[in-house]
Amino acid sequence: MNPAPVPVPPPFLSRPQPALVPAEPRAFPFEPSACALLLIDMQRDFLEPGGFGAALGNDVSHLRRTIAPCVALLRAWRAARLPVIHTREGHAPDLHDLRPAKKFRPGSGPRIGDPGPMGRILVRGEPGHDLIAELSPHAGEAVIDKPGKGAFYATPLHELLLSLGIRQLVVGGVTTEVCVHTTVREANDRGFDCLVLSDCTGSYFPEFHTTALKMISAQGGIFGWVSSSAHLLPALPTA
Ligand code: C5J
Repeated sequence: MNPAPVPVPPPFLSRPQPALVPAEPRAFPFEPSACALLLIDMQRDFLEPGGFGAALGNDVSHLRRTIAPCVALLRAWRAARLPVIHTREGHAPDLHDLRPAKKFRPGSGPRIGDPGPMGRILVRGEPGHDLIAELSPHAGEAVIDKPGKGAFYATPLHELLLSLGIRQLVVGGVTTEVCVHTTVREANDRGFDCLVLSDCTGSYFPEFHTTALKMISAQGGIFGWVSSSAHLLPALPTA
């Protein structure tokens, strides 16, 4: 038997005139009153030298180029008084929410829960699990702790979006082909339109970033839209 259907965001009753943001594969009909900014996993363990990502041998500079555009976007978003949602990937200290399929990777190197330079890797409450200081949440901004790659799995994100009347997401964060992609694909299945910003997302592997963005906007926007903060910022309302 199929499970009960997931509630979907309601259609606009009276549709305000959307601002058309230049995007691939076509302009994004931006509806600020129904849109949240979703910043995915901008955590020290991924972005800072000495974190989990760096310990795996990755060059964090590929992620750090997203910080300045995310800071500028967040500042403008807050000024427009629109909802902001941050996510953090991580696990409870007893690791009960860390599935073997995620913990045991074939390669060597540090694993989630192991001691690292910034505390236990991707464990809630440890310094490395924190969001980077530049993007610290303000009071009233939601912070979703997620044990998976996608931001909907085992979290209250879907219910939160419905309660805020959200049906569009502007998405930034890391990494493009992992947690951003997993989240955007699932958001699309759940009825949310996603605009992914190329300068506000990043991957340790630049070629994955480029390809992951193409995969979102390909086939008529099979998972959503792709643009940049330079195109979106002029469309933000001023408070
Ligand atoms: C990864 C993420 N790459 N936030 N996490 O393990 O994309």
